[in-house]
Amino acid sequence: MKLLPPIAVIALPVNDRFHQDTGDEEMRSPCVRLRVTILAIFGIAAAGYASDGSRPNIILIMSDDMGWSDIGCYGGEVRTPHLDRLAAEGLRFSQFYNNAKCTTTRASLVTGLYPRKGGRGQQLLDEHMVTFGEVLREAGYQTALVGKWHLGSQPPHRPYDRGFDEYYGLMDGCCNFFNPTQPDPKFKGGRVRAFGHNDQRITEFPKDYYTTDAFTDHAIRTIKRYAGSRKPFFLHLTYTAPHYPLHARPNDIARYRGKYKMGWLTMRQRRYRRQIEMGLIDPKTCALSAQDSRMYPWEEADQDWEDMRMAVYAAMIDSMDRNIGRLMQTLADLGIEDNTIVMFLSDNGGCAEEPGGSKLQRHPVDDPGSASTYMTVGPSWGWAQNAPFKRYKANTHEGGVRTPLIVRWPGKVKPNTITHQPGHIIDFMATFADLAGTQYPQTYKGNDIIPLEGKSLVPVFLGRKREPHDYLAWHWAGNRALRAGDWKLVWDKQYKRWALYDLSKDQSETRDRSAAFPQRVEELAKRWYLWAETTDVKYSGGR
Ligand SMILES: [Ca+2]
Repeated sequence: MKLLPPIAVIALPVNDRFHQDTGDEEMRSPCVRLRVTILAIFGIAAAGYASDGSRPNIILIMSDDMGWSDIGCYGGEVRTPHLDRLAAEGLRFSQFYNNAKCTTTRASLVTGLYPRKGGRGQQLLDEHMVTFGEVLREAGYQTALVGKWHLGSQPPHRPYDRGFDEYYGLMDGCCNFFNPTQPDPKFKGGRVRAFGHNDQRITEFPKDYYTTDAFTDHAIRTIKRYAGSRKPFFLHLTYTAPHYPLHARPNDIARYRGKYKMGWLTMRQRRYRRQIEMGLIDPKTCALSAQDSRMYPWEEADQDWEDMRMAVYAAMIDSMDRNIGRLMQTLADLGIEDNTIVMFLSDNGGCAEEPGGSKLQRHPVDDPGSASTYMTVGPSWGWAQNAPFKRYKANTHEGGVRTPLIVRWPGKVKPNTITHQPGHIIDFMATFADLAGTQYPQTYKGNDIIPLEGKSLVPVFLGRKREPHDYLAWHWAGNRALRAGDWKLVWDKQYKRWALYDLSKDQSETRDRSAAFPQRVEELAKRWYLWAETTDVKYSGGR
């Protein structure tokens, strides 16, 4: 992809298509057609002109291991007034998907492609892929990534090497929130996680450090700097909250301590009722799924301990929400809130892991959520956080792969609306290219680039019907799934067989229809195996 010198195209109102309400799926206004024609004459892909103020700034915020129903506007009891405000002023997706896991989600999110090479490690991002940072930078955007990266900490795999002018954060998967120099406990490998600023490693942190605050501070500084330029900016802010280790400030924890004594089953029921009231789900097509195989009875649990770990988790989300509030206030103070599209999602469902085992984690109960502890929420909360859905992180049932997605875009997105159109994280690349008036490249730095697999979400943002994907597919750690229309085929590695669900009647995957529709199972499975071949997925567990 070549950088276009600032020539005749400068004055063309690239973004006019977003001001028009033609009902045309492609939204090709005469201005856009004219621009494409001019660019074609010059033999260049659309990119690289100076901003005339018409293109929006883009902010994509992502949380880590947060369940589908934790935040208020998705039915949760965690106090999230700032995210709820984004929802009240924007659009919520009820059927948006990630890839069930930190690394595979990030690989898809930044490239617009399904994960390649088995979905592990820095191989996820190679020279035949571009990141949305690279595409937007070529299109004239200032670019920044702040927070967790998890796609490689060595050159040429760092964010700074892959399209982000500014980077600050954790290049690894998770770290101590208060002191990132503290090694993981032995049961997690005992490593110190890689932290960096642009091309430099960071090994020292101030005393009162907390990652969620520090990421927001850096994001705000970057926005202030970028707002002084005529160029639009793109910020990808990726919090590590509420991923384990469960670390939160004592005052934040205190607000939730004792609030989870209702237990996970009651929490799920309350969330489910609120989701129905707010129109996110329809009880006729979405039952509250049955109890999970790893859940244990609340009556037999150490209820005080369980309340404590859920309280720390809630405090982490509460803190993230307040930080998002600070970020939004910065946009308002700078007068750029109206020309900035802000999106929020989670990278995978609530997490049911117990690294080190629940007994090990019970030990440091005197000081919950502090730097010296390494707690997780465990399987029962991790499952209930995804109410009403089945399973959790690393699974391809809806509880693993369905995420909130909130989109606030003043004047374009209708306030307080919900869409039930499915979407997937592979769609962000096409969406951002669309917003920036550029195109996904065929070649980059002399390398052929894998053709884009996602589709722009802009029509959905504008309240229109988007042509759906032919299918969506998933794989992680032996779990597989494929959704075509409303049919979803799921392979749970625990059972090693395909189950079939009709999401038009059964969003929460409670009734396996595979025995009634064996041919459909065969047809969808065939598609999944083809997809696995195309994306080089190494699956195990038979066919
Ligand atoms: Ca994650």
